Amino acid sequence: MKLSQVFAKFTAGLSAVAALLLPAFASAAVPQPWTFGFQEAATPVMRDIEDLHHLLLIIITVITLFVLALLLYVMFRFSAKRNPTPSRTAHNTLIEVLWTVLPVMILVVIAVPSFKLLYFMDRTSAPEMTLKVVGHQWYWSYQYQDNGDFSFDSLIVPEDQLKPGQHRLLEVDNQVVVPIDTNIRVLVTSDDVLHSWAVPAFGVKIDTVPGHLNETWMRIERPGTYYGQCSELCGINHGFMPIAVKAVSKEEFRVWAEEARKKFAAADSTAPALAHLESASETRLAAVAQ
Ligand SMILES: [Cu+2]
Repeated sequence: MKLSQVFAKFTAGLSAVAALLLPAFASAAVPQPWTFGFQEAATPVMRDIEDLHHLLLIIITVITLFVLALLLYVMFRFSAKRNPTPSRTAHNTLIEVLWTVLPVMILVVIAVPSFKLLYFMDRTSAPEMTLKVVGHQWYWSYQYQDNGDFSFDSLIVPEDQLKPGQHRLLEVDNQVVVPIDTNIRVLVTSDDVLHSWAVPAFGVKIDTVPGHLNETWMRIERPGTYYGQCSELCGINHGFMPIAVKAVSKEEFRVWAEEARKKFAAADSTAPALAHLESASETRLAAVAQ
């Protein structure tokens, strides 16, 4: 059995154990209380990130246990009581070669899947649609240039307007709707300061930089609503510009895009968005001042 196959079996086993131990984990597209680890992967990229994480976890556990065992052995075997006259040995060629070559080999084992993943995450070779994301202080706007060229703003739902079952600090007025099983090219930029568009279940976390276009991609495998947050400290309302992505079937997406094109073309969505934003900022500034 090849080494990579051994690791694949290991990681599959670990995932299975994790799924058994953490039932709440399975349904999570939002953070759940009293869980650890990742939200369930919804894209091939996130699955590969989990695999790399498991591989690194195994390697670091083995190294840590090995060093611990060596330390305990040295403390026991070479204590002043058991070894009153220490040897004055200073060199051992074999051991010196080993402790140089082995770490290099471990780093190579880590580097191969790591670079593979880095390039896989970078961009998709066959994009089927493009979603443009623009960060603002403090909300997101989204542009659908392939599906009728419309755009809209997406603002947090304030806590006092949440409906039962909605998630505090994660709900938005206009969710980003995208089709499943589609290679979506995501282009991100910013209107003012650095933000970061991050959705854990997709394995996407990418900085939005004013005057610069960054690219990533996602291929969502299951319908559902996925939540994320701005992940670059961007000002006073940094914690209040969540991301909610609704993944639907291709057919539902077509219908939605048709309606959205009319809805958002009719309304100048910028003015109410800014009014909402200013009042939200003033409330928060007032709260800070008290
Ligand atoms: Cu931000």
